[in-house]
Amino acid sequence: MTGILRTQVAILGGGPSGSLLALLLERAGIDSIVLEQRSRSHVVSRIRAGILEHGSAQILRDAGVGERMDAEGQVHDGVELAFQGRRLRIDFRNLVNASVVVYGQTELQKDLYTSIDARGRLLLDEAEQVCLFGIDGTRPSVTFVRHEKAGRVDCDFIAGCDGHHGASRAAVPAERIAAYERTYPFGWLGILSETPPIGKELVYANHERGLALCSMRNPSLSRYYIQCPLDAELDDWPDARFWDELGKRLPEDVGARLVAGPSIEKSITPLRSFVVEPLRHGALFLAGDAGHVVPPTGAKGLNLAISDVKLLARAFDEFYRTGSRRGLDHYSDVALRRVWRAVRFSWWMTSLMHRFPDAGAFDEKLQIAELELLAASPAARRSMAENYVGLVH
Ligand code: FAS
Ligand code: PHB
Repeated sequence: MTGILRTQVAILGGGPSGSLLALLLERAGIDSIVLEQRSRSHVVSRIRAGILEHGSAQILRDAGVGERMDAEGQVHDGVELAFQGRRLRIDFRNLVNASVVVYGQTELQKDLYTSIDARGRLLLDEAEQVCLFGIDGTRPSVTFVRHEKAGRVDCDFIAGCDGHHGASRAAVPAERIAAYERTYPFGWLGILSETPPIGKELVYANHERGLALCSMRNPSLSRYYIQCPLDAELDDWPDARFWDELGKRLPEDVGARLVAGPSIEKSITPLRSFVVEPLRHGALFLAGDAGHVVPPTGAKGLNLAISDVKLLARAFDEFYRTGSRRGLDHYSDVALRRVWRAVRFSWWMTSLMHRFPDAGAFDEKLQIAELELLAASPAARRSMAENYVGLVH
């Protein structure tokens, strides 16, 4: 479908942010069109997040896409931190009476697309060469090319849900947007394997060789990560080397439970903290990774995207129901307050659990002192639990 289309909200990006926004808007009787540059199968195939905050899970239920998550997702009441031969469980249930849901972004994306089709939302994938026009006026539009045919979407508003490398943030003049960035001197090498996880909960390990993280997707699908140098190449990491290195970084009893097997996915992700301000530019509203990126250590990326689009959908609903622009005018400030709390927590957990190449003896002592504080102080554990399970949406 190309030619000239008309809608209320044009959504750029058909990842979690854009797909969920389309469904939340439909719930409010607001029309949208989603333009996704890749194929649906490519978007679904990307292995990314695995942890949903309890607030995110509720938003998905309210959007009508929580059924399979509740049936197949795993509720986790805590995580373990391992350091210097010790194990420390952060007990979410007893500390903050909350939990998280382990449910892969891949599965969530499948559910979002199923719901988009079932509810007749228009999502055009393989929509390339997306360009934005008139974001400072009252008649914005987006042009695109799909299967060699040109198209245009005339709309009232544009939601930039097209991720860190999308077109929407790039459409804002540099002098009108402030970027705040911290890049970390390492990345994460992650694998997915059809093997049983090492236990019932996640284990983050702080080891002198670097961080290791044992996660999962379901009782027969495991997700593991190890901290790796920024210049690491996948070709230098055959499965055998990965399993050997992971085992070296885990406590002995955890390593003893490790079941190795062929990787069905392997990727390297550089770690960065990145935020742009403001998130609103005239008729253009940035949400999710288009506006901010956090290191995966705190499992916040996907959850921030979900909370952004919940807030944005509420603002559009208020506008179309009452004519009030109050929610739209406050979207950026309200979203950024939560973004920066998540950026802080992700930075804190990244600083706590990784070995920094340029760290001196003092830095390493400080890191262990922070871990010892968590071990000694219920208040410190409560603060970590509060941030990990998610701030109130
Ligand atoms: P996304 O990047 O997911 O989606 C944006 C969509 O826009 C993409 O489908 C893209 O194809 C499309 N697009 C881009 N440019 C376009 C254009 N010009 N026109 C139209 N469409 C365009 N988070 C966690 O919580 N835990 C993790 O372990 C974790 N691991 C990650 C690993 C990697 C490699 C990456 C990149 C991210 C990871 N994240 C993780 C964060 C991730 O889950 C994001 O927070 C989440 O995907 C954000 O969703 P979106 O905002 O929809 O952005
Ligand atoms: C994952 O399961 O992919 C995962 C879990 C926790 C994190 C990051 C990634 O902090």
